[in-house]
Amino acid sequence: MTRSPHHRYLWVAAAATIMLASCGDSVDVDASAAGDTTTSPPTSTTTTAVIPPVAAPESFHPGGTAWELVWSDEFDGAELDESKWGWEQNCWGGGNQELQCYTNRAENTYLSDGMLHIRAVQEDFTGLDGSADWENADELGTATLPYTSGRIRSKDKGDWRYGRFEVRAKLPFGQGLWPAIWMLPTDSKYGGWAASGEIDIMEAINLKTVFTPDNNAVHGTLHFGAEWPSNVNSGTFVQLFDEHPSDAFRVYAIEWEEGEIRWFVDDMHYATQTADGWYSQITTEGGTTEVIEGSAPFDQRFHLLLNVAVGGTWPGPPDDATVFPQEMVVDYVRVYECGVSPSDGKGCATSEPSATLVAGKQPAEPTEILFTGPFAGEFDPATLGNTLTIFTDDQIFPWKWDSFNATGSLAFELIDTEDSDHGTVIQTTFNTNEAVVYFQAPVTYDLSDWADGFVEFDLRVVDLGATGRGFTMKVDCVHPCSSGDFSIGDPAVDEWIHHKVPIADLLGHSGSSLDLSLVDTPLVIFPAWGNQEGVVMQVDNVEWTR
Ligand SMILES: [Ca+2]
Ligand SMILES: [Ca+2]
Repeated sequence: MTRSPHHRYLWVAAAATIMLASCGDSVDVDASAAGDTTTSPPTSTTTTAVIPPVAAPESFHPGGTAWELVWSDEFDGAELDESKWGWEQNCWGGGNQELQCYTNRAENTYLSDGMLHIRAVQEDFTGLDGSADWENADELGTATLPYTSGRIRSKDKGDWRYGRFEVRAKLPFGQGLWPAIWMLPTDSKYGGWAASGEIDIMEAINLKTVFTPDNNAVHGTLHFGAEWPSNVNSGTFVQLFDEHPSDAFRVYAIEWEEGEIRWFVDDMHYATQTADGWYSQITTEGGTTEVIEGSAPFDQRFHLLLNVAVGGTWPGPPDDATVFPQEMVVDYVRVYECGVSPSDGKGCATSEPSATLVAGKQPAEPTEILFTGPFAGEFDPATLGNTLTIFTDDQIFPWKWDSFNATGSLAFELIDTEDSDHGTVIQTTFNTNEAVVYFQAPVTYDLSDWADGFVEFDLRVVDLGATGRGFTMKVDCVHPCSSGDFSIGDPAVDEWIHHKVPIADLLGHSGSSLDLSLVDTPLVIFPAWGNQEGVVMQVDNVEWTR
């Protein structure tokens, strides 16, 4: 799972290099199987036992001596233990354009026969269009989405550094269902998502659909790097061919020690990641990044989250074959400390040499600076007339066409259109799914006097690739200071469209932190995040006007 601490960014990050949502076709799901997974939540007066009690098996933690149980919830009560868990309640889509509202209602989370049920329901619901955690939560509006579900977390109630984290669960299935057992940093010492890390113990999407490996795979992933959008992820998945994770309870676990995290299903150790393949970059005030020494960001306190998302950029939306309601049923959550050395978690490892050692990611090389030398061409905003020109036929100092690109590659070219209205234009080809491109200066400019002006540009989409969805623009004041994502709608293909976006709209946009006195990036533009491969677009005549 992914999330943004402050902004309504559109991103996908879950194991994007492994698979992308491609599941638009119908799937063959036996609706009669739904009875095995879904039950009715308790009414106010009775509790109906639909799922027979299941004897909890022994934990799969090995040896039984070195790992010492320090926290657990067996879900034996009548209601969720609020000394251990809190609900998140919102309708903002989790930063991934998900389609569920999270509520604290019994329809979406309840306990029955020693099991926690997190239940996704197909029903319209209206709630907060953002996270109550955000600094601007008081100003948030509402949104209505077509599903409800539950998301609980142990933040400030159960927070740990190192240990063994073990969850016995049975998973929901069908196109668009995205159950997750994961961890986020409690203190975010290294900055906003994902500079302070994210540990995904188990994620699955689109289980029991015809597409493999989605059909029976569970994923273990880390998110880290710098703050979005300069974050990265690494991980792998395992396919469960013996007992399907939607038919049988399986135990999903990690062992986390200083510098190493290991992923398990039942007693199978299937993946390891180490600090050689992760890193944390702090963004300094000057906008440069600094790599933190040691095993950051996975050297601080994290808490647990359990949820079932519906839709979103990774799984894609449900289809006609998806059966609702769907449930993740959780028998227990158990947290162990390594008794040998609690301070670094070392000395209790269960390691299979055959487990995949994930190569991970290294910090990107510093961005190439095209403009060198003294900033002789730097302009004085006070001398500007009513047009600030950013691009006409070539890159104009100090506005460099550049990209942030998490995976894959981009190609930039100057193309002569032999069209008198456009002449030379800048063309960008996306051989990636997670990139933004922009005009950016290496310094900031005070454009406070442009609040009543416009960002204008011409856009021609030569090839829509697979995106089929809208384009987004924004203005940044040294990321993450930003107007936030601003939709410019669905593009026409092979047709120049002139866009004129009022700067007042960018300032007033929900979640905007745009500061016109610090503009370094007067135009950011990108096709729908997560689904960009093959897009070819041309941009021309970029300017601010007033
Ligand atoms: Ca239980
Ligand atoms: Ca031109």
